[in-house]
Amino acid sequence: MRATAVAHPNIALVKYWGKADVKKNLPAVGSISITLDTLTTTTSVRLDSELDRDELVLDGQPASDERTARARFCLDLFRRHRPDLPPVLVESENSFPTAAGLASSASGFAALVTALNAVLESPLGGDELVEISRRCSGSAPRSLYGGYVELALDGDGTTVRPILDRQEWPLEVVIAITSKVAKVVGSTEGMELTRTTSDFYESWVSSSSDDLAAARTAIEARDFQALAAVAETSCLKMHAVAMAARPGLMYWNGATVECLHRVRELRCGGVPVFFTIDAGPQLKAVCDPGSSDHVAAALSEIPGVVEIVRCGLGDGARVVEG
Ligand code: 2P0
Repeated sequence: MRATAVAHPNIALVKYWGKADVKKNLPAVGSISITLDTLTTTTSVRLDSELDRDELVLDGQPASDERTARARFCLDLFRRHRPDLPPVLVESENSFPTAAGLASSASGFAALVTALNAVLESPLGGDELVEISRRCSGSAPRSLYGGYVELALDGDGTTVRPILDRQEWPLEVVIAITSKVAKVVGSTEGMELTRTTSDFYESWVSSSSDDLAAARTAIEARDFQALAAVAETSCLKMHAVAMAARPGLMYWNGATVECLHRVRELRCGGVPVFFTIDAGPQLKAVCDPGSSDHVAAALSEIPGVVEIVRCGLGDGARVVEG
């Protein structure tokens, strides 16, 4: 009655920002991501009829009320399919800072649904895990799969389609950590503020399908320059629409901007690298394996970069025990 799963964060190259339906947590746009290795969420679940309610322990401490409520929400979505599921003790550990723009909710919910499915007498199918994890966090279903992954809108729900395995185009990611402080405005709140107040929101949503098509084509052709162009455009558009919210959302600090300029200088000098930035101040530089040492050295010299984390592309969520 116990199982453990691991999952990795993913980073979107074509960004999800904004919800078509807040209650169903249905994204307004599709997204394309790469799953990382190195950074890991490890989650164990134990069915325990002695407990009064589901409990969450995060990084060795009882979790906050808000995080506990989100875990209970996820477990209750399972109970719609398996009403006899007893209370669950969830213990989750992240090998990286939680809620600082490193997609801990994606790896967290991907690991949780994978571990929980492993203790059910009759497990749910992959489509059901996509829907449950997406209701909890819009980026989580992408971490159920490895390599290059597309999350597509599909009527009232979403589907996930792997585009390429990680081995088929083994790019690397250099993450420049510029702050370890948890972000001030969470993604859900930021997305809703953007949807309801940003003048650019409609064009952000309507231009997304072109970006998805361009990225899909670039990935299938392993065309680095084409992927660089669309990924930087999608990232800057996401931040532009968020900055135009009222009040404007600014997830970057000065070091983020310096890193962005450095990546562009490197690319102008012939180094195959591009950047992406999520709802936090860390810059992720995606590069060819042959240039990652050079990129890591260049970013580590920028004042305000407190740590460099290097990743390859990783596998999807999987059961490691149980
Ligand atoms: C993404 N982000 O595509 C975008 C880019 C952040 C910036 O998906 O509200 O924590 O729980 O569905 O999954 C982060 O959003 O958001 C995210 P909710 P989630 O990766």
